[in-house]
Amino acid sequence: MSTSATPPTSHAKLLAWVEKVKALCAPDDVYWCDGSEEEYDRLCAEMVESGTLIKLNQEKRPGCFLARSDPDDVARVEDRTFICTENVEDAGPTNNWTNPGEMRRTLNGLFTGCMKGRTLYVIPYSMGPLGSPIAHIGVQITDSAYAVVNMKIMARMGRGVLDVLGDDGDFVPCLHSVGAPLEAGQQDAIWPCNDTKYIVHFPESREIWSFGSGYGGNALLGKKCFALRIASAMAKDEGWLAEHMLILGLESPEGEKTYVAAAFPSACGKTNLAMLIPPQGLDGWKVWTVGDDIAWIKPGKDGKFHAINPEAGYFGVAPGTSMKSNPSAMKMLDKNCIFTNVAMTDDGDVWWEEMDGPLPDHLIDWRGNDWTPDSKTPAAHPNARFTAPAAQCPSIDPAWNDPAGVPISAFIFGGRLSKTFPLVFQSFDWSHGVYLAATMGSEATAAAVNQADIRRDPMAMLPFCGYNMAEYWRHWLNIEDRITDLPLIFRVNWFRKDENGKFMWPGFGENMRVLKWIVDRVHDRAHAVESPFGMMPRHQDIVWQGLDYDAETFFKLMEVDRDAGLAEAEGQKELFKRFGAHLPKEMELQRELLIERLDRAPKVWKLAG
Ligand code: O2Y
Ligand code: MN
Repeated sequence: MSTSATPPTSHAKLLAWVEKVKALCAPDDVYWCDGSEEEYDRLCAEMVESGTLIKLNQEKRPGCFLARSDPDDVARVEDRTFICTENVEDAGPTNNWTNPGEMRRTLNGLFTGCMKGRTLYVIPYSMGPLGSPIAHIGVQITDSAYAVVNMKIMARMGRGVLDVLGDDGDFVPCLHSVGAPLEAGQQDAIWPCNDTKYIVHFPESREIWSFGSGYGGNALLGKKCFALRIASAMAKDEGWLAEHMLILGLESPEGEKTYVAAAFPSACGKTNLAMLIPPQGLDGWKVWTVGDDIAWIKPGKDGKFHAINPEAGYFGVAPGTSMKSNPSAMKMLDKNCIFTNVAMTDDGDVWWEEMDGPLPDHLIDWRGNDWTPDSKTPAAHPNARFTAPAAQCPSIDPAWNDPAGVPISAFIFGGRLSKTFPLVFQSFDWSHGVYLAATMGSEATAAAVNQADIRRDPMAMLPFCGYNMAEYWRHWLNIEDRITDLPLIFRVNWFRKDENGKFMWPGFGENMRVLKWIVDRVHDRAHAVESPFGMMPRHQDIVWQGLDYDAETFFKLMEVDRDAGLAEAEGQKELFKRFGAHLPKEMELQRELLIERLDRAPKVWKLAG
């Protein structure tokens, strides 16, 4: 162990910050993480000893562990997440805001002595390949060894990062505590946490303070807190994009590679899309995974956008993951993973709802209780997660670690909407594309839907934009002038249902048919026709080989119902109203143009057969 007497850096600002935090939090010990395998193994062994981790069956899942969280600490806590800017308008109406001075007083109180009886770990980490011009560095201080080992999987961390940081490099300070100090002799909890939770961002000074939770996005501060909330504010000031997007490489049988980035709200199957396997009929196509959740995208000297996945691992939802929904993910989970809140089989393997194979007769559920098929509660928590190294993904793109990133040719935005929205359409231009992205949303429930049930989630960034969402739209509009080779923009909807409530599109690997049309549009070799919503493929523009799909169903899937479209435009007014004078005029103009197009359209607009 490196104690505070021997910090492995001479970075004065970092050393001063660690000393300040040490004085505030009063840990028993300070440990600088080196990011080595030996360190990871040792911390895991210590957590097995203390009961925080359970070593899984090493023949079935070598190098894998299971953690069970406190039942009250199972997900991101959006209502306890704050954006603290000097001016309330700079956080905007979609974020929780508190004055920074007041919040600092609250946090100083909470953090005083909060690490008593614990070790303070210092985690230097890079979001993105070490030294990449698109990457940025953070340093997380935490009193959770569970957070350390998960950060080791999710980010490039340790000594190499301090080398890149040098004596005066920039870093985002990220302070995390589970908020559970230990009195002398007090027995530790298996999952220490605190009922009081604060996930706080200061975008102006680029700081993160997180208190009370040990779980996921609340505790692994490189992910949502840094890579989205703080980075979105950095990106606005510096002219780039920090987005809640997966990144895919689509390779044709001729070896032509096209990269796209796609935004979907949380829990819309992003990891499945990121690891899609092309269906029969599109043989020879390959889909490569660069990232499954976050993209940092900067203008390159060639006039294109270049993107990296700032993360080095996947923190995916386990329930629903199967050989049917995502065979690549299943293979990725064979070894070296940390599972949190999944169920455990009698032979020490993992299990979750919708996993392949027969339902086990007996399990230990995510709370540590016996479970049988008669049990009334799910065996795995619905937000149970795996933490898996990206390099283990069978479809990992050879360029996923390239410091230069990959060139992005299209942005795809999708929600979960059972009505109104066709399978796919392309924006008329950049400004229309930004409007399509800004107005996307998902249905709150699977129940019969009216406009009020649509939860708007602009660019899938609602919980993640670190400043005023309307100013974020303005940033997106302005970016048009920074790029000569602009990506095309598309909206997709895999979830439209027919009048019997049945999904009209098979989804999963078949989504590749839509992606292929998008690729063809990028390379200017596919036709599209104008609809009131945007440019659409005709039936003959999609490859149908290998799929028995009725042309009539496709025409229905692509219909635009005038009244439903007008209700959608009306619903968008509610969203826009929230932003007052901050709303860019282009947004309302695009809404009015949609109304005009719908007014001119037949009651039900259809693709020509
Ligand atoms: O509940 C959490 O802490 C995880 S949330 C999450 C994790 C991985 C990818 N995306 C998300 C999300 O909420 O968008
Ligand atoms: Mn996400």
